[in-house]
Amino acid sequence: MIAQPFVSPDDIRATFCTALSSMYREEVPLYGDLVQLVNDVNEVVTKSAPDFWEIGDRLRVERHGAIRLGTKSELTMIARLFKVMGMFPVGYYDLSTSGVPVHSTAFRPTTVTALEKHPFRIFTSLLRPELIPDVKLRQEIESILVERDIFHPLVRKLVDKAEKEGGLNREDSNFLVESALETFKWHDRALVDEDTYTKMKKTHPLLADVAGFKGPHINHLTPRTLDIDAVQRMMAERGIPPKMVIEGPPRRLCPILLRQTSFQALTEPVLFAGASPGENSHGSHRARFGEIESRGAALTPQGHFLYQSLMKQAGAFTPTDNNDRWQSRLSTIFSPFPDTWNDIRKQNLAYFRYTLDNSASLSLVDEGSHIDQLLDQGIVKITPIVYEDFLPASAAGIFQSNLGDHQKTTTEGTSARVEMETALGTTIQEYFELYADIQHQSLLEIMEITGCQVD
Ligand code: OOG
Ligand code: NI
Repeated sequence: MIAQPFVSPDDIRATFCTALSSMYREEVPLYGDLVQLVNDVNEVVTKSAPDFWEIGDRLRVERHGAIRLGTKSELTMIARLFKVMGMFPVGYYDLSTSGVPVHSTAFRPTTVTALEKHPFRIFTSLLRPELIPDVKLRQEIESILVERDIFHPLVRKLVDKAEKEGGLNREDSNFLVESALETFKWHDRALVDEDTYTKMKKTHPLLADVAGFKGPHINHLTPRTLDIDAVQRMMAERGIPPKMVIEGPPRRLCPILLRQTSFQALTEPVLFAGASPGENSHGSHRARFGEIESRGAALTPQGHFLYQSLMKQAGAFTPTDNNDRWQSRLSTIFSPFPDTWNDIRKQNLAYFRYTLDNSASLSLVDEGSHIDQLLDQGIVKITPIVYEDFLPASAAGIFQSNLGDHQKTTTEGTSARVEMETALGTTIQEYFELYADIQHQSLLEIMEITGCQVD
C-alpha cells in the first residue's frame, strides 16, 4: 500500500475553522447575521479606501473563538489536539484579578507563514476551583468535572496516531476535524439538575457555564472588521443587540492593539438533568454570542505600559455612558500616544517589519549609514506588525458583559502560570518575544543588504 502524504497542520486548522464556523452559524443564526453585516461593511471600506492598512489580509475567515475548560486534564488533551492543528499556547492571562475564576492562554499559529496561511486561534480558559470560597460547592464541581469526558474517542486515537507517526493523512485529518467538533458543540441538556445549576450560577455564572454542561461549547467566534465603529452603530439597525461599548483603544489614524465588540449573549433554553421534555424543569442559560475585532499594531512593553496607563486614566465605563461618549473621552485621553508610525517607531512603542523600498536605488546608500538615515531617505520602509494576541482587561469586559449581572463572589487569586504550564506540558510563549523576533529578522536582512548600522 502506498503511504499517503501528511496534511499540513495549517490545512487541518483551516478545515477545522471552516467546520466550526458553519456549525456555529447553524447553532446561532444571529451570528450568521453578524458575519453578513461585517462582510457588507468590509466591502464598503475596501472600495472606498483600497490602500487601508491591512486590507486584503485574511479578511473572510474568523480570527478567533473561545472556550472554557473545567480541568487540567482537559487542558492537557486540548493542547495535544491543537498542536496537531498548528496552534501553540501564547500569552498567560490572569483573569482572577478581574474577579473571574479562570486563567487563560491563546492557542495560535506562531510563525508569519502559518499566520498567513490561516490565522485562526482559540482563547482557552481554565477554571480555577481554588478560587471558589465555598468548599462544599468547590468539591461538588470538581466531582462533576472529573466524571465527564469532553473528547470523542476518535480524537484521542487520532491525536495519538499523529504524535506517533508525525502527522495525519487526508482521511484521518478529516475524521479528526469531524470528531473534534463534538467537543465544541452546544448541548441543550444540562449535565446537572436545576438545584446544582442554580447554586453554581449564584456563586458565579461562569461556574454554571463550565460545570453545568457536557462540554466546553464554543462561546463565540470572531471575524475581523475594517470599521468596527460602523459595525457597532449598524448592529442595532439590523436587529443584532450590541454590547454597550467597544473594548480597547479608541479609533486612531495608526490603529494599535485590538478593538472588540460583540452582541449580547443569547438566552437559550436548557433542560436540566432528571427532567423530561415538556416538564417545567426548563431553565435558561446565557453564554453564547458573536464578536468582532479590529486589529492594529503590536506594541512593545513600553507601548503596552503607555496604553495601560492611559486606559487607567479613562477610568471605568459607567452605565450612563454610551459608546460615542466613551470613544470621545478615550480619544482625548490618548493624545499623548503618538499617531504617526514614524513617531511611534522613534519612541519604541510598537514593533515593525523593515523592508527595502522596491523603487529605491541601493547605490544611494552611504557606507555605514544608520538605519534612521535610510528611513529618512526612503530607501527602507516600515510596516507595523499586527497584534495577534488578546488584552486581559478587554477579555474580562467580554466575560462580564456576556455572563449577565452578578456579584463578585469568587476570591481574587494570584497568577498560577506554572500550574497551567504543567497541564499544558509545555511553556507558554511570550508574545513580545515573537514580535521582537520578526522585527529583528527583518532588520538583519536590511543590514546584510545595505551594511547599515542599527544602534
Ligand atoms: C473569553 C473572552 C476573551 C476576547 O476576545 O478577549 C476573548 C470568554 O468569554 O470565554 O475571547
Ligand atoms: Ni473573543
